[in-house]
Amino acid sequence: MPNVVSIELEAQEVAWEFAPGRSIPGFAYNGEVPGPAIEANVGDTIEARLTNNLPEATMVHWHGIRLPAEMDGTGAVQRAVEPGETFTYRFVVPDAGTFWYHSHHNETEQIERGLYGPLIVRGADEPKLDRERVLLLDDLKLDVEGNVSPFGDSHEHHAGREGEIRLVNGRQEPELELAGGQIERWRIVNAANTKYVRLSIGGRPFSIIGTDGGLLSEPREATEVLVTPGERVELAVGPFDEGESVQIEGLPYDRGQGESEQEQFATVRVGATAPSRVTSSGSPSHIEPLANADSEPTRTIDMKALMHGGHAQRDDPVKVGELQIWELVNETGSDHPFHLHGFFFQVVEVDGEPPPVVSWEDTVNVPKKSRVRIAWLADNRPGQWMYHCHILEHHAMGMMAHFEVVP
Ligand SMILES: [Cu+2]
Repeated sequence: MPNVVSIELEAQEVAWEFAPGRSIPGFAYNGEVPGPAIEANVGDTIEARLTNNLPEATMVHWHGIRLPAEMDGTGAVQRAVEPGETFTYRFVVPDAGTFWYHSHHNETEQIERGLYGPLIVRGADEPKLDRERVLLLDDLKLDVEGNVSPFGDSHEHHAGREGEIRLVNGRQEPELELAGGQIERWRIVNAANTKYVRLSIGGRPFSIIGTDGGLLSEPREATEVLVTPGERVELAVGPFDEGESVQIEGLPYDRGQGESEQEQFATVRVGATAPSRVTSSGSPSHIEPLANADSEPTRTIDMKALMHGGHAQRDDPVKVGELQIWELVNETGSDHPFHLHGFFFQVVEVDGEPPPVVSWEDTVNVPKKSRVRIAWLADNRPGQWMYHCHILEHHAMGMMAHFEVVP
């Protein structure tokens, strides 16, 4: 039976203690960073009443949820919620997966200050691992005095905003306790403004079991996975041996700003061994490919032109039920994570090569000097939608476009 999941979200200023004894003036939902975990089952209705007690306007975007256009939380479909006002978001969650909600207004500052939280939707036949964790990765840019670095200098406009403080669930490089011998399901969200995370768990093998739009057809073994801003991955992690200590880290990656340093996000400490009760990896969710490699693009999106647009642009309408094959062309010298609102797509090819598995995504990295071809189908949710670069500073600079889905 579908339920109504009701939640009050109060956006407010808070002293965000990101490390013991260290706080910054943050913005938070219900006084916590990240905001409360919203959990629902497929088919449930979420009713989230936002009260804005911030000193500035805000809006909530439900990243990855296939909801009606008017609930998407962007300036194209609603008036910003002014200080003292309330707005109720109401929508059904049709897909199982790891999603997140975050501010979509002055977001370079509001998300950096903490306005984000996880939204978990469960299906009928989920993999049964020993334990589940949600890990929201983030970073924080402070100045030499330890205050929030000022927003929007010209370097940030181009390079994005990256900080030296690495956070997991709002805390700087925390320690996670894990039982030996167990296999956990980790739902990982990259909530950073700009930081790319080439995620490694001490170089240990893990299984990628899901992406933005839910579970893969079958797990894929890996020792690293790139998680760009906005993206999610789900991993089956472990087992580890009692007494081990393993780092959750970001490996060096060059997104066009030179190779980054290896960075630590958290430490996993393995405690006493506990029996593993893993019995089922769930029923595989077969994903039917929407297109093959020789499907001709119906539209080309030139990310360089988009980046230099400098203001909100309008793209052609999309007709409900008409297969979209979009060629994302990135001739710039930097990677850009492309985010489509409200719909999932499949990656058909990257520079002519098909991806290792078919998956549902709402955010995909378009590497520098590369082309990524995606396929998607608009189901019957007409209205105003958008796509943009999920490097928030690029989005704010105008690396975005609106388009209408028409019946
Ligand atoms: Cu970008």
